[in-house]
Amino acid sequence: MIVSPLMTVMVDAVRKAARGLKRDFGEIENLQVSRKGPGDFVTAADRKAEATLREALMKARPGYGLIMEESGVIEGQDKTHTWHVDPLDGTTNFLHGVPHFCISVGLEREGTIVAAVIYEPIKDELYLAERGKGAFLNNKRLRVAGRQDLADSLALYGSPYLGRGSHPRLLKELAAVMAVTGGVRQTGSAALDLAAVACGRADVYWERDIKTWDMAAGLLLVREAGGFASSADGGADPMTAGSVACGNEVLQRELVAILRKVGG
Ligand code: LIP
Repeated sequence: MIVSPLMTVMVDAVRKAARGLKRDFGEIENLQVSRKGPGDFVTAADRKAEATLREALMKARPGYGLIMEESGVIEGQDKTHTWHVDPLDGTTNFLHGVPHFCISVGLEREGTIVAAVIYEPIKDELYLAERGKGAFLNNKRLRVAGRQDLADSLALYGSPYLGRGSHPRLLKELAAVMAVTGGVRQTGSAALDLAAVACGRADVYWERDIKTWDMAAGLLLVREAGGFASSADGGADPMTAGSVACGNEVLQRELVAILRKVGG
């Protein structure tokens, strides 16, 4: 697999930030027992990782803008390029010492996502994609699962933090999807859910009320792996709709039909 100079820049930045996250995650175990819990510690870890990514990406591509979970929008002189960065996707998992979290960096060029890196540091799984050049996990080419029957499928979903989105709606969606699939799971990381669909570990995934930094990189992985992604109700770009439903062509279409039938 030939890695372009752009991907090299992105991977170097992600791996540098991951070193700190991995070290901080090792500390988490000791903090679980503290009365206050590790909340502030995790926030500090998140912000440290974001600062590392911001510095590395701005140094490598000075004019590009950034949209980052902790720092918000950082305007760049080059209005055609924007980084979408989640320095710690799966924050709640990290907080509780659950080893399922990642760093996600996607690059948008004039409204199209053109490059993606997702890195899961505990399993050392590096997902890469460039538009038109395929998606890879640790240099192995990815394809979405080929299952054609929802009854055989594994569905992933995400739920919004307390105070965001509609939990009653999600419960209705869960009931409808559970009734027709082989299993439903919530992993707590949108980026890793999208990566799971891209590498065929899951067949479909949906989530509402998520941000561009959660999904920019994963959407490119899914599409470069032959999958399809739309807004949860279908017909719109997930990046503008703030929701996603993805899978192979057949199952993604069936998932959207189920979600639309459940309604608001
Ligand atoms: C999380 C997402 C997850 C979603 C959570 C949260 P964070 O991102 O990856 O899918 O269900 O509500 O938004 O906060 O860990 O970066």
